[in-house]
Amino acid sequence: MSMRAAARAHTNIALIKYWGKRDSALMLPMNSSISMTLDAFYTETQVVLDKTLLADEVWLNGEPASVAFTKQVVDFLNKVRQESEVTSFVKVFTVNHVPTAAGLASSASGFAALAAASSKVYGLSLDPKALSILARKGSGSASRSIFGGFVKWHKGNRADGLDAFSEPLYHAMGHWPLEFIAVIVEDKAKDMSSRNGMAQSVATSPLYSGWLESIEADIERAEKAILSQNLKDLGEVMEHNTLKMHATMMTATPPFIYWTAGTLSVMHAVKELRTQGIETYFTIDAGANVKVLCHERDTDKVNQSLQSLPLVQQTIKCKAGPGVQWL
Ligand code: 2P0
Repeated sequence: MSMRAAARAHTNIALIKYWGKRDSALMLPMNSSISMTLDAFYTETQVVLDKTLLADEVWLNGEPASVAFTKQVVDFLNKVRQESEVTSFVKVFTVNHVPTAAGLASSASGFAALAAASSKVYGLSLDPKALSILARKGSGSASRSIFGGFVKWHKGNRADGLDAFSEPLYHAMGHWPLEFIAVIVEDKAKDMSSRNGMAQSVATSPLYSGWLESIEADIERAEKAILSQNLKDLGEVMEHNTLKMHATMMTATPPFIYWTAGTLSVMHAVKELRTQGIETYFTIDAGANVKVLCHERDTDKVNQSLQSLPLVQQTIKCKAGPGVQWL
């Protein structure tokens, strides 16, 4: 057991999305998902065990964290302590390296880094698979950020969640030089959290059953496309998967729509670029901003074209990133 540990984890973008939980206490997903870990957005977290503390202390970006953020971290630390013989409290120092208004959730990188650093301090010595199971209990998508490159999160079937872990789909980083461009069209906080949004879609959308019935075919097609490096196939299934997920939101009761005029302008621009022969595809998570996938050789051209759209505020280029790193 060490008195302090620090880790860095990168966020990820889902190509085939996680949308819905079958158990929210254990954070068990309704479906498997596939993501790419990114190099541009990451979280660094240091955890320091201090036997004199009467409670956990949480610092975010150099300042004491808000009550809500602290509660999320403490809830997670309680789960770690349940598995450890050590009961002392800790100081948590976490820094998010996510460009302002990037529209990318920091919970994936945040809980992956916290899981790594806190499990080490509490003497759990977890292998990456076990770390992925632990990170999942903080935020579902964090289970994927334990690994670099393309990652699959298995939904699992067990009630205890021990088979709901992630693993890399392809070990050689950089084997396929794809890039994502994060296209920012909206920098305001969204009204509906993804957590509430998914619960509402599962409970009320008549299209949710269609989402579930078709997800395994999407997973299979995406895996094959990654292994054979077929960007057209990967891009098509990624767009189809995104549109299905957003269709469940639009048809929930009450309905909710994350897209803005800017979102739609990017979707149309991507389609237009394809008619010009450039292989590029969009995906949209629980927000208005769009992530655009293309081959590295086309990034500058795609980026320039997207930057010229009147409703686009900013674009950020991302390559594949690594899994958890110890600091
Ligand atoms: C994903 N999303 O696969 C999907 C696509 C949003 C849309 O995972 O409740 O922050 O903490 O497990 O992981 C965002 O949800 O949700 C997410 P919780 P999380 O990336």
